[in-house]
Amino acid sequence: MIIHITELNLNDLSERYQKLLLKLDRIKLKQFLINLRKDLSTEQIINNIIFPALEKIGKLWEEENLALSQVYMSGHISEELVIDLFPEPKDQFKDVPNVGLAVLEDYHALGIQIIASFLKSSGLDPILYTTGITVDELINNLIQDNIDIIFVSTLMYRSALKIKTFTNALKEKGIKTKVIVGGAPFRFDKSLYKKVGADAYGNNAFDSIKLIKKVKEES
Ligand code: B12
Repeated sequence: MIIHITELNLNDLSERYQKLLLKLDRIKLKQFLINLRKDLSTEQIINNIIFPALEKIGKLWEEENLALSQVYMSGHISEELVIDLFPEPKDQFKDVPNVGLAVLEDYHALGIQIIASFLKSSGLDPILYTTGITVDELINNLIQDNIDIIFVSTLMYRSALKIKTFTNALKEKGIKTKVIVGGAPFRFDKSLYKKVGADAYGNNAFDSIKLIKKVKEES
């Protein structure tokens, strides 16, 4: 399949990605992304092609035009594909904080997977906790792993509110770990991160390094 990016705009490309996803055609999807990488950055491919395609798939499901199994496979295949979009790290940084990544009481794992790949390709070595981890499990892991900064992703509003329980528990136990949050509920309500007691929020996985610097400066 030959793609002429100059002839097509990003919306058309996103639509093509969406169609291939719904056909579950892993081989064509891989080839499609390999071709895109010749002209687009990883950030452009994720933010302008993959992200809008999945949002559209979510809308189609909401309107009852897709089955949940199709949504599941679209997320799952995208998770596999994004890993290959990131280059191997050039340098391993010294004096970096211990960073943990969690999808808290939620099963939408693609966003945090992108953050994990981005941080690794930037020379960090984050710990990715089990998808759907509970508040108590996360607290125990943070203590055990001596985590300085935890990234928490939630796409469900109910899960976003669980972060309040989590940050309250951190305070009660005197744990100083900085909390950075992200995911759909935080993009819709810019003040939600404060309401749940987080230190910062990000709209985009590619903001992660900036956010780490920001919370480190503030501490
Ligand atoms: C794929 C998908 C699934 C898959 C997930 C599979 C997987 N491997 O991840 C499955 C099938 C499991 C699923 C299940 C459900 N889903 Co769903 N799902 C989606 C869908 C279509 C895409 C999500 C996605 O991967 N997006 C692409 C990624 C890259 O985006 P992202 O995670 O938002 O991450 C970006 C940013 O937000 C940011 N980011 C994310 N986290 C963080 C964290 C930090 C710290 C930072 C800095 C940045 C950051 O970085 C990324 C971009 O660079 C969305 C639609 C949508 N509009 O989001 C619905 C959606 C989220 N799901 C929805 C629903 C309702 C459900 C179910 C309840 C359905 C059901 N009846 O069972 C269950 C709930 C499961 C659970 N308890 O978590 C609703 C949520 C409504 C709401 N807000 O309450 C949505 C919005 C669909 C809709 N339009 O109604 N789902």
